[in-house]
Amino acid sequence: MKRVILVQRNDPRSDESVNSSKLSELWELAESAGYQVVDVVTQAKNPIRKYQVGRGKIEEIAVMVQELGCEKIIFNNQLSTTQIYNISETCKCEVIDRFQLILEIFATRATTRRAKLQVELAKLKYELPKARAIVSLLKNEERPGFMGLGGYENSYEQDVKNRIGRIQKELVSARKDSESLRTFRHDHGFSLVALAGYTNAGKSTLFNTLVSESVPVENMLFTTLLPITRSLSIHGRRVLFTDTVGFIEGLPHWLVDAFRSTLDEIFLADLILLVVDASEPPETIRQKLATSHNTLWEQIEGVSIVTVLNKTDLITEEELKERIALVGYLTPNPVAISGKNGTGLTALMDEIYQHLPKWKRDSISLPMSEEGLSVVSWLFDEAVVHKIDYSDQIMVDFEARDEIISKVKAFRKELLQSHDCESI
Ligand SMILES: Nc1nc2c(ncn2[C@@H]2O[C@H](COP(=O)(O)OP(=O)(O)OP(=O)(O)O)[C@@H](O)[C@H]2O)c(=O)[nH]1
Ligand SMILES: [Mg+2]
Repeated sequence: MKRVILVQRNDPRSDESVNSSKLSELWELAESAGYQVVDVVTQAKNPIRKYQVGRGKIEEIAVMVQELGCEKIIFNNQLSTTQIYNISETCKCEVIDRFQLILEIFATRATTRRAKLQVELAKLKYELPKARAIVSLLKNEERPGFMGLGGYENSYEQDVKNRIGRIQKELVSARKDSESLRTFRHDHGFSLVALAGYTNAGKSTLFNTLVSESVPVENMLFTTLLPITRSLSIHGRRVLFTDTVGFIEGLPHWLVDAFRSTLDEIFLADLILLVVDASEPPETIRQKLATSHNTLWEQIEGVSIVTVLNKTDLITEEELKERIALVGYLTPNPVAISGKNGTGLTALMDEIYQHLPKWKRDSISLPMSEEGLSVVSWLFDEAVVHKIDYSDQIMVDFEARDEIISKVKAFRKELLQSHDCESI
């Protein structure tokens, strides 16, 4: 395992607890990327632009790198190209920041072509504003090879732009495919429910329990990268559940944009289940909820959100009450569950059912004939049949989308007309 040192310049205006939870998230990210954290350095005062932290700190870190045998330094604060260059020169060690760390995790998890393209796009978007600086640094310092750049040339920036354009084109066509798939699913009477929420909240665990799947679940950030969809019937309604990539605080919008086609699964759903890890301290829950809402806010219009307080098996009744009060101002009726042992799932299903796009109830009589029976079997596929009586005629009491109701009425008319013709 590669040994790393974590560095964070604390925001002096933030609470101690906020700074320490930021640092522990960086630690989790580093472990999720497969690193072994050997030491942690924080500083609140004396930053200088050259290094992000103070000169003395950087010299201290340089000694630690040697003594502890580190291969990488990971900063929680965003670094400029010049800072990365200066720090790596002084410490004689590779330097990355939090965004690059997240990109590394995504890159190791990306197995399909689409995921790889998204990661590549995110990397290029990260590099673009830095491209000019990289080229000029290399020219000044005569140091080819910096940041993985073999040689340098003035066309580097243009080259990055061209590659971005090509990948975006390919992703757009993939997105069109998934949009038509979505329309197809709607036309076939499916409602779409997305499981969204902060990374490691337990989305995949809930997904597995709901639809009896076994997608990977791990106590690690960003286990899920690509969405996966499975169907389930809830009180007769066919619902497609999609498990999605998790949110994390402080992602720049270019990174969110790069994963846009993945996040569309959330933005275009009929209902979003916002999964929250209720076992965490209230302040962490509040922060993570705020991040999730910010990510969703501008993208969803008129889509209902049901907040799901997960991992309640890890807290007491009292603590649960405290959490419900805490999220109350954002969401009136959170549902408390344990995705792991299945408690609260019946209430969750009822809540989902309440939020599905409304279908209408109607009843119809059909001739007792072979054609009539085939319309009935079609209705069983497309609608929820509440009651059916077979006598001289077939009486069906059902619930369905408007299009289905009109279709069944048209079928009935046709059947009666052909029946009249036959009797003449
Ligand atoms: N005790 C308990 N643990 C849970 C519950 N749900 C999930 N976990 C644990 O929480 C960790 C994360 O679960 P995942 O289902 O992978 O979470 P996720 O939201 O899909 O995470 P990412 O895909 O990484 O964003 C795992 O170690 C799960 O076993 C729960 O209801 N109770
Ligand atoms: Mg997951």
